[in-house]
Amino acid sequence: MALNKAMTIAGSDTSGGAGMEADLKTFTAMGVYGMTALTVIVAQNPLNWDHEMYPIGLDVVEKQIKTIVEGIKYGLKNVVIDPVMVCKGIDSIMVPDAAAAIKELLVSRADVITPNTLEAAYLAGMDKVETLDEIKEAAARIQQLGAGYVVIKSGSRNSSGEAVDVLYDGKDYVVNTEKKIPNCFNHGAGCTFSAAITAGLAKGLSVKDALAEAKEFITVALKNSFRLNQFSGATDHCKWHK
Ligand code: PXL
Repeated sequence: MALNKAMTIAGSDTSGGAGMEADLKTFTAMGVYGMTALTVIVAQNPLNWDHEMYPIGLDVVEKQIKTIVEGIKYGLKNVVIDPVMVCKGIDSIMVPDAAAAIKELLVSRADVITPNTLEAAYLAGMDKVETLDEIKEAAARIQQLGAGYVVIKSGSRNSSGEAVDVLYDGKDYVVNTEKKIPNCFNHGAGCTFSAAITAGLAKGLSVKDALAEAKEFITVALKNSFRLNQFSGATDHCKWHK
């Protein structure tokens, strides 16, 4: 069978748990060949773990995408957008211009988009997205912007003991409620989840099946998460086996 391929356009998380590193590890663990276009290098200050961002020039980002689109992959299929605007522990949009560009230029191109509740509130133009009704309302609004399937993740930013994910396809809502995994480290969990959806789609799964497999993948990764240092701990991308 032909090797399934996926490209990630993402930042590098030097600490290895999130960003492009999470995407590539997840692709590999799921049997998908990964390719990359690097947008920013994130280095963590060793003294306080502040995230320091070193953007890559737009021309270089373009060249990388061209390498893949014009040199290897031609027609791209299955665009999954994880609209990263915040990192865990941060509650305001980190780069407002980039968030505006995601909303204006990328949302309508997404076959699947995976915002957390803060990102969903921004994209939907709502003050807050916390209750199930608000999550559903935000999903409908984001779908109206032109996204295919909207998956809103409400785990790390709600104070209940449950992680609630809502999938909306423009017609029906599927609400997935699970007990939060106790005492886990979740740095990179969002990146890993969207990379696992991407890998599933690259293997030819339907969106619903890719989501179910991605949920399994992130659950195993979270259950095996580990401490990196006094500031952070990451999910383990190596433990899931089909
Ligand atoms: O988890 C969000 C995220 C995405 N991408 C990069 C990151 C982070 C968080 O640290 O560094 C590159």
